[in-house]
Amino acid sequence: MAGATEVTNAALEGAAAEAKGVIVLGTVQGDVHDIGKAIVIAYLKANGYEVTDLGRDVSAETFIAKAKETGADIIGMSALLTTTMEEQRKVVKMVKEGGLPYKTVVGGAPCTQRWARPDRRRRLRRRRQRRRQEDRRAARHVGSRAAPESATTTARGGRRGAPPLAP
Ligand code: B12
Repeated sequence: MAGATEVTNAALEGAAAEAKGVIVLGTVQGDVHDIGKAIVIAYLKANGYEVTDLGRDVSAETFIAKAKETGADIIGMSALLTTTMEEQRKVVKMVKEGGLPYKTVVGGAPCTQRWARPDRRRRLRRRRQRRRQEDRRAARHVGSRAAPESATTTARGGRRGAPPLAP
């Protein structure tokens, strides 16, 4: 793998246009999988990022310390085990609670978009709740005026519980 990475990196060298940011990237504590990380690093470098490879089995504290040391913009974490994914959350929590200026990015086979963006999930849930409330309010309003007893009209114009139309 090390040999292959060397060849890839050499081929990609010089492809970068301009520096886009500084990243520290490693495999989280308890995890030694690093093949995917090496690929990600090669592509980040080729696309103009300055990357410090922290290696594997990296503790949350080390991620933070190295980010400070290198003046990083982004902390990247790779995890291949469902048992080590929690380490990614730990680092994100340390960044948030410490009011640190780093963006965080997670990856590795078990990571889904839901795992990577819990804030987005919460926003979507709140939006759905608001819509349901609006629907209920509108249904009550319409129901009290004209709609037949068994039919209600939703805020977005749909009809719930309406009897089938007569031919
Ligand atoms: C190779 C391998 C190993 C090698 C690792 C060698 C190395 N230097 O990496 C060795 C033999 C050491 C190993 C050990 C173990 N392994 Co293993 N291993 C694999 C295997 C076969 C391939 C992983 C791999 O390299 N994939 C290829 C790369 C390119 O893909 P990738 O890592 O997903 O990376 C891509 C993306 O995820 C993403 N990405 C990755 N990191 C990041 C980071 C960022 C920031 C971003 C944006 C993107 C990103 O980009 C990459 C390129 O597309 C997988 C099975 C599989 N088919 O996936 C099991 C697997 C991951 N291993 C597994 C297990 C259980 C283990 C062991 C616990 C086994 C044991 N009982 O000892 C140990 C764990 C040791 C430890 N503490 O970490 C399980 C995990 C199960 C789970 N759900 O948790 C798997 C899924 C096998 C299985 N089906 O059971 N393993």
